[in-house]
Amino acid sequence: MKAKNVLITGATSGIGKATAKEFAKKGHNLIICGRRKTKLSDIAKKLETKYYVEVEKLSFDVSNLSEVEQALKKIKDKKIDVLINNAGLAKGFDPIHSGKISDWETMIDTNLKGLLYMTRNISPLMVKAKNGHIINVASTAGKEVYPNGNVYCATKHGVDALTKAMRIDLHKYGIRVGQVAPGHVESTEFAKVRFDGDTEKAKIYEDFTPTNSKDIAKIIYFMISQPKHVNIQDILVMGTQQANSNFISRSGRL
Ligand code: NDP
Ligand code: 8X3
Repeated sequence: MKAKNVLITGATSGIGKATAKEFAKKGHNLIICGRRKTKLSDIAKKLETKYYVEVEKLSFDVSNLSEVEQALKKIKDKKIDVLINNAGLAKGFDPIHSGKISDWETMIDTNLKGLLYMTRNISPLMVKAKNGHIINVASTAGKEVYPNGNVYCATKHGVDALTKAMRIDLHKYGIRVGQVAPGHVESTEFAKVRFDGDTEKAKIYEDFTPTNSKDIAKIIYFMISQPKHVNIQDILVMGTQQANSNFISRSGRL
């Protein structure tokens, strides 16, 4: 595959960081995004030194439209071939009658509005170029629901709908839109963020082996590396010990 310019949101940790590494390894240039500047700098330095690719860093909050617009102005002369809408989070794990409204707003603003702000700003350039590939990082939580998952599941069901809707609107311009929908993924900060830094509660992978961020990065690379006439629309992936959101064989790690 010819070297591409790949923009990844949420590249400071977990799936986004692993995806940045996977693309750098294969010689692609990156625009890595996230709020944490130091992490972006450390990652950029490592990837540039090890893989000799160009890595641009953009530090902004995806849920803040003016920050998104300001950040993207800095790369207005760059052609973006691939947009990976990965930034997202679960916040809280409470039933609907006692969930924190501020957590709900954070999830809706990040997982839905953030993805929309990025797409609205980048897709017109892809339409003009009649070329581009967008991957949304969805979730099993966008396919089914589970106790206390309420608003997070609603946002990921929204991502699932948006992936389909974006594809309908963009396929006529030669733009591919697809999504990966993973179950539990370790080597991420996902559980730590969901449980607000409570490391005990965040120990949710000790009695089974889920997929890890590198597994998902390889799947995203596989989706992007198909020939131009092939668009992988949706990949639902879980660890072998996970049947769905509610059935996990917690029988020990593999
Ligand atoms: P991490 O917490 O490790 O990574 C989340 C990334 O999103 C970080 O780089 C973070 O960067 C970024 N981010 C969060 N909020 C914002 C914001 N407001 N503005 C900009 N960047 C933001 O978790 P994962 O790697 O697991 O999560 C990546 C995606 O994968 C999410 O969409 C998540 O919903 C999805 N997912 C995760 C699964 C899992 O089990 N881990 C399973 C299925 C889907 P920073 O803090 O520097 O801004
Ligand atoms: C993350 C997986 O099961 O915590 O999207 O919703 S789950």
